[in-house]
Amino acid sequence: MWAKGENRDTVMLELEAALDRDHHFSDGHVISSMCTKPLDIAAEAHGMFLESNLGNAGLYPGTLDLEKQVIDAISQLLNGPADTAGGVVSGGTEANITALWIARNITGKKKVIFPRSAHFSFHKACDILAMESVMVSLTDDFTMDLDEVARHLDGDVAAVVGIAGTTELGAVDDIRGISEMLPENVFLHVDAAFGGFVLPFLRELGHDVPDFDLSIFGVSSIAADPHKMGMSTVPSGALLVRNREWIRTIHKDAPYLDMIGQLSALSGTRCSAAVAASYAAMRSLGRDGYTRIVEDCMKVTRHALASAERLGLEPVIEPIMNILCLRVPDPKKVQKMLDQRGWKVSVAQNPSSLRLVMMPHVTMGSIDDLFAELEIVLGEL
Ligand code: 0PR
Repeated sequence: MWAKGENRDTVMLELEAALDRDHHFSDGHVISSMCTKPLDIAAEAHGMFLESNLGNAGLYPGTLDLEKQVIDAISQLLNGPADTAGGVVSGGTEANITALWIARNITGKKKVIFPRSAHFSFHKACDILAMESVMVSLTDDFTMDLDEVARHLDGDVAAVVGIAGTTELGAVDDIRGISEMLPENVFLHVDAAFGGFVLPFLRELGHDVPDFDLSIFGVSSIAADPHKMGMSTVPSGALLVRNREWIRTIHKDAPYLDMIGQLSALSGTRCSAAVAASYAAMRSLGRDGYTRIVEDCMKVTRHALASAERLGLEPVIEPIMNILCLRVPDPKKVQKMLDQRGWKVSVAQNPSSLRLVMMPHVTMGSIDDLFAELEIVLGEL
């Protein structure tokens, strides 16, 4: 710790210098992130609720009510039945850990089956919860191989996880197919951390979107992150469970706290400013606002695909969402060379390819500039 405090101007200069070194969505050069610039009203709401802490919900009945409305709105979006319950958490990782925690406690079993395409948060979850992970291969369309799932289903299985919008490719597992093959006592968690705020709006736009959410009776829980395509501030994820009774299985008493209505959650103190931000984003955009945002992202994605094809590059799969993976020679080297030119793109592992995520801050213009650079880079390889 510094021995003496410093004056405001000095501190602010130091902060500005740090901020200057960061990348910013508004530069249009970040094509690798699954987060984006939050809506102005979400940022403003975040600033208004800095004191709020739903870890001690009794002090914040107003914020608690906002959380309930956020969860109800996401539940409506994802076709939750009347008894659906849940909470705003710090993101997809906490939602996925919590889902498996509930699954383990309800079933008393330890085996979790998930596809190779699953986010690494499931490995964290299995590690923390002392659960056994069983990774299943993918079929040609990069979704979980259901025949292989069937081979692993035995009396020790607590949960099967399906992904609605994989991190690398945006692929959607056959959630209905999974649900139909599961015995009644196996928990089915859907990770729609990214897809939860994309797929329902693609459907509104007339895309052929398979059922993936709580409309399927066998789906026990679902994660959907307001801080990704929900246009809210970090940190905000959401976990919904079909039956509010299940949440009691992770409840711990803290008699000294004013616990009225507190969510049983992994976190104690919670960044509840993000709850207000999520409310502000969802309330101000509504379904039609999100539909327009997703429509724009898909236009930019198609533009990126056309630009790639002009360079003779093939997509790994036709983009389902606003994620495009391109087969390029030596993706890691291409990524590094683009990085040296100030562009942030990512590399998918399975299969190895250059990965672009067309979030709302990515414009047609940034795609044109990126592909002009990519053409030069590929020429220099
Ligand atoms: N599930 C899926 C399908 C995800 O894609 C992610 C994160 C998670 C769960 C975990 O969510 P949290 O990171 O909110 O806990 N996917 C991206 C990733 O880890 C997130 C990301 C965000 C990456 C911003 C880059 C970035 O700049 O790769």
